[in-house]
Amino acid sequence: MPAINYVFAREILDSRGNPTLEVEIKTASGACGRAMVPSGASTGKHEAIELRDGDHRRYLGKGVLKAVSNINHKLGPVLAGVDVTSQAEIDDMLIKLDGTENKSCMGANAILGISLAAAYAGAAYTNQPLYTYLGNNHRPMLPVPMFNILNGGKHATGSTDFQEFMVMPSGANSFSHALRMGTEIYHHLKEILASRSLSTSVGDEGGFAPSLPSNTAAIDIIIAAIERAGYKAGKDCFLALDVAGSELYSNGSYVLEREGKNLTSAQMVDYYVNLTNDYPVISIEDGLAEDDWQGWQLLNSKIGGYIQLVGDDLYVTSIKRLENGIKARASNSILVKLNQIGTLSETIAALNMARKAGFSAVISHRSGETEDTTIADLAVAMGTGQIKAGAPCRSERTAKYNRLLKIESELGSKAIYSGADVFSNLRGKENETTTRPPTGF
Ligand code: 2PG
Ligand code: MG
Repeated sequence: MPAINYVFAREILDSRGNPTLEVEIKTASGACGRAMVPSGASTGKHEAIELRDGDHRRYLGKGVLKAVSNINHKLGPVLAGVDVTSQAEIDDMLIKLDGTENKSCMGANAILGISLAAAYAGAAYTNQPLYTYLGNNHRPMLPVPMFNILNGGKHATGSTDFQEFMVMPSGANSFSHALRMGTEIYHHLKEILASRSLSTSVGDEGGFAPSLPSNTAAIDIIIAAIERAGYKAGKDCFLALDVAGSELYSNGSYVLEREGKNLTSAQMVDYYVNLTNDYPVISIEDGLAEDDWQGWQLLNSKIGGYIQLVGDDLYVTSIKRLENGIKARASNSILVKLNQIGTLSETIAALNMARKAGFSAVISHRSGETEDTTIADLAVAMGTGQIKAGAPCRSERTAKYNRLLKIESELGSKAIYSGADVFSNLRGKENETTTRPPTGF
């Protein structure tokens, strides 16, 4: 049995220069796994708790030495002797040792670091790449990337109200082709911005962060970049948005500062109905705030038949919240972030629940990232068909895309690119009223 005999955590830095964790696990037989933990900025209030030291003399309070110590002195020793390939058992032990609903005792960052390092060690012990180890008989599938090429909101102060403007090259014939398309569009966007004397410096996720008067101005510029790159918006490539609606919500209304608008939930829904009529936007993430269930239901009833509506802060990768959303018909898709929930097993449970309900699922990075590439393997293993990993720029973002290139070449002729099939749970506008159930990923 590959028994765990070494668990060690250290404090490292993430892409924003904030401390985070790296965890290493070894077995008696010498198999070794290592993982790093990401960190969000527009964090949902229902997320599992990221434990930070709060000692303002160190890293302005953002140190993670308490989480490191929890791993090295509390969690690690209890795992000694446990079979590293028993992922569910390990995750269950971690959840019980923490003992809280939101992992605030040990820290979801501490728990996730161990959970992922164990998976890597298990893969190493069984001599498999992580995507095969986690695959559990799923057909491996290369995802359509959501390239976040224009950053706003909390990720780029002074830019747009909406947080992320993404392009999805679903019309590509392979992942590497999609990467090339997204990257060419990115560089054309840079040239267009420069030619209009707009800033070409980048935000937290590698996308440009120009100061623009409205969200539609950002969309117009991106469409120009798609065309200048020689592609057709709405055919080769669609637009996806992450509004990060919780960040815009204040005292019962949605404040679009740049546009001087203060909208009710119903007006915000109308805004999206018009936007998706006017532009080739196929996916809207967090269009509404994390507890505005009625707004979500209204939006889903109006455009959920033909637009992917992705719950991020709404579901926080939790099966409890997802179950509510499925029952309430609040959306048709879930964003999946490992550190929102804190263990690999709970993340996979959320993915399985989404699949069963006919939801699509997008595996996602955080705005604070590292060179860790687990999400690339997870997306391929679970066959979700979609990944959100930022712009094709900045090493912590390109690390994920480069990992997918590697997986693509490893799979060779077995490498399936999800492509346009990824929207198969959308019935299309003309069939909006059909009763055909969505098919899931
Ligand atoms: C999001 C994420 C990632 P953050 O809102 O989807 O893009 O941002 O990690 O800051 O929550
Ligand atoms: Mg989001």
